[in-house]
Amino acid sequence: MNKEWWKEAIVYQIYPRSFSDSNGDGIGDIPGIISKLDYISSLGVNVIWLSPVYASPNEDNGYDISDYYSIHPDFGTMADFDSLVAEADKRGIKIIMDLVINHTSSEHEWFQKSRRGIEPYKDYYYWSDSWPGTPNNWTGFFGGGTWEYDEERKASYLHLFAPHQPDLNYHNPLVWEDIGKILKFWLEKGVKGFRCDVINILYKDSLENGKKKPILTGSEHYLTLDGTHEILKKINQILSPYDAFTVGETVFVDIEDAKLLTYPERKELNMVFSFQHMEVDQIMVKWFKRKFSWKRFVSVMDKWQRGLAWNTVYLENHDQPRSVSRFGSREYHGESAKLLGTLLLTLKGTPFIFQGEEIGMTNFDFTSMDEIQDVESKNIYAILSKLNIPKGTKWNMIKKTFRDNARTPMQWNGRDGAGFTTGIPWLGINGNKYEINVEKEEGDKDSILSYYRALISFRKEHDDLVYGDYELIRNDKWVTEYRRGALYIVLNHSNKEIRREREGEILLSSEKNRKNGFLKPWEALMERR
Ligand code: ISL
Ligand code: CA
Repeated sequence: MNKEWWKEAIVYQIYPRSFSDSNGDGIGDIPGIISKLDYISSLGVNVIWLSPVYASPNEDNGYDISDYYSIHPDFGTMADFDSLVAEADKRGIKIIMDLVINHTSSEHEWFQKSRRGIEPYKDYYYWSDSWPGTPNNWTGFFGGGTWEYDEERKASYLHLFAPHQPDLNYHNPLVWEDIGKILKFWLEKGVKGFRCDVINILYKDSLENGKKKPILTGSEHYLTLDGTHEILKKINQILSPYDAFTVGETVFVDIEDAKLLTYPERKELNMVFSFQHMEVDQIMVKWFKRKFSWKRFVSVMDKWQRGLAWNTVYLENHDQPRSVSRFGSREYHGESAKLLGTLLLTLKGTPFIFQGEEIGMTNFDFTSMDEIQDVESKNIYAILSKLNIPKGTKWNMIKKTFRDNARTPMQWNGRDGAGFTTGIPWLGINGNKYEINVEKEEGDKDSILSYYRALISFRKEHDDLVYGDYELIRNDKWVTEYRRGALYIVLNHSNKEIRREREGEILLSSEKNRKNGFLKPWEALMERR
């Protein structure tokens, strides 16, 4: 396999609003991130992916950009950003940005001019007065319709996400030219790549009605089409002189799509985030939960491990509930968090750790909708209310799935504000900050945090965990076993102690009091046979 720096990288995702607040306004910011670079570096990671820090009205927390060339004042200044890049570089850490180019904010200058019919922006978006067959019957990612009427233009525009996130029209070559300039601007600042938001839906081939479906009616007109592949090739060309990399957030892709998106000879993306392993506890849409099964979970990941030359490996991000609450055990919180960390850092692909995952942060313990900020949860709650779904059911559907689960402030210590802020945090802090926090885990050599550090340095010493081949050996309700090169990884994801028939040379175990010939509940180990 070809060696590449981004295959050897371990990425740490920061959700800036919730990471570290330097000035007490309750919102995390760039100086806050800079103050934590030594911590990040102590984990052993070498890339930071920053969720959006651009100017934005924050209807979708920065995924609605109003100016791609400036930093949101809540987060600091461009000078702060430049010093983040420089300070990270001193520690051997590269910064990658979030690239949100399927849509802009409706407050973006392009949209403001577009709605007034001002050239050259008139056709930067999909307007019903310039596209036949519109508005159509498409349904959106946050539930509900995808067309919003605009008084100013006296026409409707397409938005696959919230109404204040109008989709850009990639049939217009000027749009691409502007996007290309944005990429260069950030690359020149020393950014080493992009996480490309919903990148496989950029190009819409027509705006005809879609086939009626329970979710995303119309998606056959935009999911992973040739027009998108063409744009990705252009993005790739811009990046190639910079030794930067791209990871696409790609919705509803299968392995065949992912191959087309990532195979090196096609020169598109370097890797993609697929969602199939995140869907194993869902029935069709994420709000309908089914029982989680490790066997099904591992089968899905195994299919991707075998199917694709290079994967991403992730169990969390800012859109997903916390992995320990979802796939782990309440009884064995620490043990299961360590086991999940082992899975994350030993499968074949670039691992992405989401802030707080390394200390075992859990889902938000909120008790009412008033404590929720996320636009998606609010929309869905309103839709469920219209459908007369009983309160308890509605509550459960939202609670297990809503995105704020991952967005509560980072728990640095157990004091007021959790070391995140000296002010009032923008989103509630989890009540378990006393037990789960960085300060406490720093002082404990058996903590989840200490184990993550051990795991990461182990990975750095064992090339097999990066470039070694992969083979699944056992996948049942209790135990998963796989091989990476000459290393065997064994995970007991059950509350039972399990006897082993034979045991190799144990190189690393998550269990401080391990028992020879047995796997303790939720024990994870690596061995040579
Ligand atoms: O969040 C989801 C499931 O809960 C997805 O449907 C999500 O909306 C989809 O993966 C796209 O996500 C990305 O683009 C959105 C933004 O809200 C998300 O935060 C971002 O990760 C729109 O830009
Ligand atoms: Ca702040």
